[in-house]
Amino acid sequence: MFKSAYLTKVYEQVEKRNPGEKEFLQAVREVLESLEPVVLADGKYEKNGVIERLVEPERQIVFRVSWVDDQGQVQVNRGYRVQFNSAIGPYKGGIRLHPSVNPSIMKFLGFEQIFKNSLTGLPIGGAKGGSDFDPKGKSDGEVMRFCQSFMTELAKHIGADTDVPAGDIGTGAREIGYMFGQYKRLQNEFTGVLTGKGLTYGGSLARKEATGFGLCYFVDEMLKCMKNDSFKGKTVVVSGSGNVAIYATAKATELGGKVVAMSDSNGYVYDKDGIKLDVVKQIKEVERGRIREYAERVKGAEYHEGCAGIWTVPCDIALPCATQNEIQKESAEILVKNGVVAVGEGANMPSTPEAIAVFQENGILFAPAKAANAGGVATSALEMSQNSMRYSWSFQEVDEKLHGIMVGIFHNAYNAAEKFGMKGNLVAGANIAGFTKVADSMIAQGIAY
Ligand code: NDP
Ligand code: 2IT
Repeated sequence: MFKSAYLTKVYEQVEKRNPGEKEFLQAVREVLESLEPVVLADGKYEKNGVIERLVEPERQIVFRVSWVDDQGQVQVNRGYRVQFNSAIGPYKGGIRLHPSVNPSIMKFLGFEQIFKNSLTGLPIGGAKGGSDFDPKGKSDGEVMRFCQSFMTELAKHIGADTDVPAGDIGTGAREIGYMFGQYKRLQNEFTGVLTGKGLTYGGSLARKEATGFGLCYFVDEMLKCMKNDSFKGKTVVVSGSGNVAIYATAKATELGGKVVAMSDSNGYVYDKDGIKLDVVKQIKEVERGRIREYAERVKGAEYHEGCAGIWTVPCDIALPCATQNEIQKESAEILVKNGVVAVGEGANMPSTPEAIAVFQENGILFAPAKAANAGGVATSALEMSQNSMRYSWSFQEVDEKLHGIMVGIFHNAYNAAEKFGMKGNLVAGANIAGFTKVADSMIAQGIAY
């Protein structure tokens, strides 16, 4: 599978230690495949045991989260924090609240976060956390009690200079607010221990918009440099209708594209005249409703059951912004057949390896998640800076920094791929560019015997 005996040995060990953890193995395998030329070119990575250290989390915390629902019943969920790598900064990464959360999903996300955070150029290590708690259909009181119980344990393991969690699927401003309140109560300390906070208590302007905006800045730069093209006049499909999808739609529209479809886990809406984002925001951000309601409110819009169907809508640019493995081989083939020009991953690992191969074999511009969606965590790091300074930058200042960071990530990934003979392969380029800084830091800091 690998030319390098060293990588083969490390990967076999990962398989043995993490049996059946398919998402984690998928993420590790992709990274190790990309790193093969780097590892073969310089013996220092093997000599220092860098790869076998990199694939093993520094620390994993698993804990019981008990809370009381509105009927007075005791409920029990499982909480996680995977502190994967702290070579270049305090652990940093989101908290996912979704019934599908399990050790494999936590580890794949934490592992990806190491390279993504390194790519931002800012001093943040990699981590992820979450719980199998489902915020959907819960009252505000239930969500608050869950978040407080979750933080009661998590508070022992995090801190502004240790580990700084943030949002992800199911964790937005409401959840971050409840968690921050509980941390402050427990520690008697007002610090930047979480990012994605509300603007009245230490949040950064443009953090809410950052992942979606950053994705479009990255895709725009990719189109410009690799195809002398832009969003102007392009038909765009955006999956999901949460935080990332909404602000990707906003920016793609602002840059001259027309977004014609969005989705949630039940189905998708198609609006040939272009999605009216104020309607989506009202349904999703205010009412916490379903995307189906869009078609009930907007004349001429259609609703289709089943979320994978969104990839049958013809488009020039596809922006998967919902969840992992949402674009499988068949969907990739349909996108190619319908003339897609570029794919930009807003979600984490939304394309399967087989789907990525279809895009690459057909010369589709492909922006991989850990580069393309790094704008969220980059702006989280900017929130940490502002909190440390006890100061805040304007929306425009943060947005300009975000833009500069995304353009920088594109060129780093592009140049790294070219340096190792894989020109245009941003998957390999992002993995290599993210890796070297972390690896060199690990070597510099030695091994604890
Ligand atoms: P939200 O919870 O705000 O929205 C998630 C969206 O994806 C919803 O529309 C949801 O639909 C849909 N979705 C979730 N799970 C599934 C599933 N199993 N199948 C189909 N659809 C699904 O989350 P975010 O927008 O924050 O996150 C979206 C993606 O972006 C995730 O992969 C996340 O890891 C990634 N990401 C997020 C960042 C951030 O800053 N928030 C930063 C970088 C990456 P439904 O309502 O039906 O569940
Ligand atoms: O996947 C991600 O990068 C996030 N969910 C954002 C993490 C963060 O710390 O802002």
